[in-house]
Amino acid sequence: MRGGLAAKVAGVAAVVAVAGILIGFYISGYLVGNTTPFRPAAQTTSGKTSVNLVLQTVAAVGPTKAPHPDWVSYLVRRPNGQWERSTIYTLPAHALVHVTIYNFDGASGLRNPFLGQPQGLVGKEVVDGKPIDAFPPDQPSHTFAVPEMGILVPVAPVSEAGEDSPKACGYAPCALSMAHRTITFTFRTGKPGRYRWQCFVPCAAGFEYGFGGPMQSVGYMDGFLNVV
Ligand SMILES: [Cu+2]
Repeated sequence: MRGGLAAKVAGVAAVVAVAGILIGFYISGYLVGNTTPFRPAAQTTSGKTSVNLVLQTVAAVGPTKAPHPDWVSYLVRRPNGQWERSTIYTLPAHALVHVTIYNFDGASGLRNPFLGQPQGLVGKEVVDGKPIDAFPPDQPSHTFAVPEMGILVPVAPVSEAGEDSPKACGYAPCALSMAHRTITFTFRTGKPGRYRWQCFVPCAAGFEYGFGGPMQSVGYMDGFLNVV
């Protein structure tokens, strides 16, 4: 009899443990996106190392990039031209990183106008070929910010006319024939480390104050730079 009870207790404990593990997987799957780091190829010319990182920002990541088709997101372009929803980038230390962001999303606006000013870059942020010193606070769609490196890049929005046109991109990946802005900038990585980067614009439509869901989930509006 006692043996039977012990077996029952052990059985219940095992079921609870398995359920707990499954709930853990469910929550981490919800909060964390693709965590496979993307490593752009490095070039070294006359002792200087550089990499190119090509990103796109989209209003809705789409059903092929489940589990949250309507979430706003960053994607990275792989060498084969395919766009992947990955926000963890492995970069060489003490290197120049040339970034291109194709933004297909409209304006959201900043909570703090200070964040409209590009910072921490080598040279200027360039939008559609023009250098930019500061953005009006109602403009940026997103930011690419690495607080520990002092880097802040506001991302220029698609105009309202562009958003209302047939060229507006619905779901990612968005083709360059769709309405977009082109943002380019360069920053220098320092010593090796793991640096968090994130968007500071409350761009998560449908979430409390625009800061929930994709804004607090690695793989959408947040990620890491693994500097090695
Ligand atoms: Cu954002």
